[in-house]
Amino acid sequence: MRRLRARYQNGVLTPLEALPLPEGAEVVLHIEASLLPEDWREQVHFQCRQVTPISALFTWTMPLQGVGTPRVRLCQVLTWEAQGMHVLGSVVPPPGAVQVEMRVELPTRPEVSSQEFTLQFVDQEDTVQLAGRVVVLLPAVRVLLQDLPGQPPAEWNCQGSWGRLEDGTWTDSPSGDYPNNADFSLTSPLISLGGLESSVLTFQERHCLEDGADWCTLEVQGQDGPWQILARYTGTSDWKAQTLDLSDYDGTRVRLRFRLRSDRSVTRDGFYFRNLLLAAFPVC
Ligand SMILES: [Ca+2]
Repeated sequence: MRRLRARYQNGVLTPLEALPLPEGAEVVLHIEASLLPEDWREQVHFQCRQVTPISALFTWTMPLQGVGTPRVRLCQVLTWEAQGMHVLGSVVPPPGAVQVEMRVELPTRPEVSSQEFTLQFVDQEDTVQLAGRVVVLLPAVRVLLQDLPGQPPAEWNCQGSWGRLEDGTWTDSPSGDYPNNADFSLTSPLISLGGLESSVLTFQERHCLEDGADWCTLEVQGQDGPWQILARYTGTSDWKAQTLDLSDYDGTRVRLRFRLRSDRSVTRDGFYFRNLLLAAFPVC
């Protein structure tokens, strides 16, 4: 992306160069201001892009100098009347930053809907200031598979000792370490991705597996073909968010499975996942 340079003086923003822009081009204005305007909070440029079924990249451009080093929070406005806010993400911009960029997860929605977002500045005294509101038209999302805490589990086919804990977390061995020579699978029902695009799978996982010897794999089977490995886990890792692009399978039917395999010695606690969601956009 090219940067458009501009000067802010006496309340007037003057472009320093002209760019030939195609119809409908998106522009992010980077404000290079040495003197902050009184109403600088209105000098905010907003962009929402790279919208996927589960997330979007929000970019806010504004003069941040002179306001300390605030923490910046992106919130979804739940109801205009009640002023209810759902915090989606939070960052501390580096000194002198004029742009705040945040990729955040978005709630799924069954139809095209306009949703309102706001940016909040939170200073050292935890005082919150609003930096502006914006309404974004977001596309509909179809949820194909979900397994979320507090909701009934998806209809997995369990082989081996896979089980779901009370907090909604799945694990291969709920009662302790997995055994030697394990081959435990947790397989989803057949899922149709017909008439859909941008299919994406997201979940959180942590694992403790004998490094390089015991593995948990996440696999996909398309149209009764062979199982393909999407992700492989070994060794030890704390909770991490995973996002996997399944758009190669748009328009087809798939199954997903988690498969834990161990060798003949040394066992560990195993593999855990939660908050699983497979979602896609309906093709217009
Ligand atoms: Ca082992």
